[in-house]
Amino acid sequence: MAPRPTPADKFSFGLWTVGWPARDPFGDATRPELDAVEAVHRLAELGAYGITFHDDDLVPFGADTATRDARLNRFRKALDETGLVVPMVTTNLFTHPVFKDGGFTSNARDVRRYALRKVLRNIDLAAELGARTFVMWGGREGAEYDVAKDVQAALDRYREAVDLLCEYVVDNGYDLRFALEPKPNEPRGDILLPTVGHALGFISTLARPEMVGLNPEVGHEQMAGLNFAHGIAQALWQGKLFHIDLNGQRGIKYDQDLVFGHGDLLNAFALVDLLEHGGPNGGPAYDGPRHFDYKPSRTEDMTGVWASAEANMRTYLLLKERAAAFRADPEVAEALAAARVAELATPTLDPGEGYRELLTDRTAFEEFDPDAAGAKGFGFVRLNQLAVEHVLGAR
Ligand code: 3MF
Ligand code: MG
Ligand code: MG
Repeated sequence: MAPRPTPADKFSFGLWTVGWPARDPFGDATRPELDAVEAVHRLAELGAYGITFHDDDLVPFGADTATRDARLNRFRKALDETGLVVPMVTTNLFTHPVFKDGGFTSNARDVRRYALRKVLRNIDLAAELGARTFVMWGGREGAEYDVAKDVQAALDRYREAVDLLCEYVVDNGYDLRFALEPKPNEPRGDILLPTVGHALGFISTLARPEMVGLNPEVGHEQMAGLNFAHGIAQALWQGKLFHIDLNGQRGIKYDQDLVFGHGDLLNAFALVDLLEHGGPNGGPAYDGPRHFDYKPSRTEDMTGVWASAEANMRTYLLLKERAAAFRADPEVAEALAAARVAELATPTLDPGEGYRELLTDRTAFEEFDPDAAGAKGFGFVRLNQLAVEHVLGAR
């Protein structure tokens, strides 16, 4: 039995996840549209604490002011009735044909100006609803053809956009930070800021880098063949894990958006351990929303949708339980010590030591026996097997 999710677990869902009617490039919708108000009520009943949305998930693109106000009022009322919060808001700059070459980095300048206006309007709404994070996934910021996109100019425009949005937030006194969401491809052939590493590099060039962090997604990094838990460790290490998109992905292929844990389960275990406990030597943990960005598979009806929503939270809580058991196991402690995992937290140089002192330390080189050190095993496999057995519930 997994513990039941409660709002203290900080689980949140995108309205576009449970609300996905399962239309894909090859087939029609298999489910009816889901009313946002129903989504709020159902998620609250399941024990979630938050709901997030793109502007266009809640109010149809181009709707008049009366429609927009009516939709927002119904949504606000549902939030009040359930106590569900809106920790994050995002803008859709990818569905409408106007954004076919991107929003902030479209070759067309008038499209870029329109995209900025769309986002500014949605930032006001995010602040009004009390969101603390504004996610920007640049799904159409990219190219299919190398000769058709000046990537350096595109990065100039991307930076120009993010700098402007930060300035707007500061000038309006909003308590809001931005989180960029990297993805390597899909829907564009290649997307700008394709990985956690690229996005971190980009952030360091901004006018207000402290206001901008990341919203990494499990499947996006795994689509690039990368280790998600490693990416998250670096994001935490740099103080940049502002938000997270949890889901499942099986290898380097199309964006699967499976339930969390339904892809690389062992990496999901390492991830939950990291988010909950920080690094094994006391590195920073994560206290933000555990946000699910998945798609209930096209084979599921509405009953299956709610079962899959629950599955995300159950898997997270089960892995959290397994990670706690792993950390509390004395045999694991012994295997960690044998694997010298804690030794990595000791600086390589002594206090006050520099290269001059290192050069005079004969034990570091002249008297060091590389063959003897090279012959000793680390015992990492034993440690990993203990992790596997904890995940399997065998310990
Ligand atoms: C696509 C995504 C996006 C983003 C969302 C930002 C539609 O693969 O992951 O979901 O998460 O746009 O919040
Ligand atoms: Mg995604
Ligand atoms: Mg996402």
